Amino acid sequence: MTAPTASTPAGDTAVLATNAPYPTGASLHPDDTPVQLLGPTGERSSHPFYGPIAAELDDDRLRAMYRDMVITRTFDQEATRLQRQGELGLWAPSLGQEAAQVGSAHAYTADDMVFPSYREHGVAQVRGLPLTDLLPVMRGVSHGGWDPFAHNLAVQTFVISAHTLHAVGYAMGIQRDGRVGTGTDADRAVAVYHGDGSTSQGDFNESLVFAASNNAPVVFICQNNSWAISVPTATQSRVPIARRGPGVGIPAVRVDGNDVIATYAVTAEAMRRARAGEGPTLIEAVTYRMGAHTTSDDPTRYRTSEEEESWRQKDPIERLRLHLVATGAADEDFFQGVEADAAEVARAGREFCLALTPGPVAEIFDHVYSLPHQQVEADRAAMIEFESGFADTETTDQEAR
Ligand SMILES: Cc1ncc(C[n+]2csc(CCOP(=O)(O)OP(=O)(O)O)c2C)c(N)n1
Repeated sequence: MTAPTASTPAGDTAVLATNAPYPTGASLHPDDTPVQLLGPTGERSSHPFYGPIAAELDDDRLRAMYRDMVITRTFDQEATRLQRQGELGLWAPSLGQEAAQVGSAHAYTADDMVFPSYREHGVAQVRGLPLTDLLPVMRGVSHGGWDPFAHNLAVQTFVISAHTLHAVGYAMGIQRDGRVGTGTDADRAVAVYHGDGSTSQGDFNESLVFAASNNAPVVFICQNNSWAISVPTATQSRVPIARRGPGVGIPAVRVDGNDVIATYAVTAEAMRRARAGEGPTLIEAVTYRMGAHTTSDDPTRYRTSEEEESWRQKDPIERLRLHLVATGAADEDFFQGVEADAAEVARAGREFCLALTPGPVAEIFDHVYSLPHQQVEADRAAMIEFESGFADTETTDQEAR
């Protein structure tokens, strides 16, 4: 048994002193040590099992991962500014979680189906979704979403953990369609992202049991970002979250979620297992939410600046940058080019956002049911009539903003 210490890179002890660590009887087993292949100063380390998988990543791929992480962060910061300037209603920053998202998403094939929650901007970037597609719902001009099959990326889910059930159901579907375990390129799998807090939801636990019982081709990717709004991970779970998997018969692995290479390797193996019909895996990517929970949150009320600073030292982007420099895989021209591309994505995102205008209010009735419904139509008519009472009012929604 290895007792958790302040330096454990697991994040589960990186909470305020008022939050008790795991009880002694449940202290970290050596297997709970997160897999790490890239240290905070960019040095590579070996691993008997995951090392060879990570060796699949050539310099081109590492540069692509770096680019995806920088674009994600730059866009995320621009969206946060847009909210502060009153142009978005809300934004959930992904700051600090870029490696957990980009590393895992690089392990998917185009045919794999991915279910995000609401913070996976890095996953959207890797799947090829235009990041601007994330903006309309946050500006309040759309009910959210995009065509889930355009990039095999489901729409965002804000109801904590509801989509873990959708993901398991989808995985059971492709299993029944014979798209799993054929040993051909037709094999596919499902990945679903959720937070540490979401593991306290009944939906998550039901999802685990269903996935295990059905040997469903699904990979649960828990981004343990240390906090569920103001609730620390140690309060959500008295044992490392990864241990929930073996409890229901699902193999689990903890990975350093700020290490893009290790996150790729553990996800690649879990997806391979799922596609091959070997069943589900639970991945706990130990990372840190460096920003606020959403733009409605003030993290200074529940965590210390020392804690935030300790995680800044483990910045996932800087760590890959140091590695690329040390190995000569990237030079100053490359880094400047990435900065310029990211700045352009952010500029175009802002322009796109400012041009978004709301549709008619009665649109909210469009997607209640797939077929017309008498009650919904009556409500729509009543709303239209109510709205018409303001026809001579000059101020539009947009101007009032
Ligand atoms: C079913 C449900 N309950 C409560 C909420 C309110 N809520 C929104 S985010 C959140 C915390 C989620 O924390 P975690 O799962 O760790 O994900 P993170 O936001 O840290 O990525 C809560 C409780 C919700 N959206 N859905």
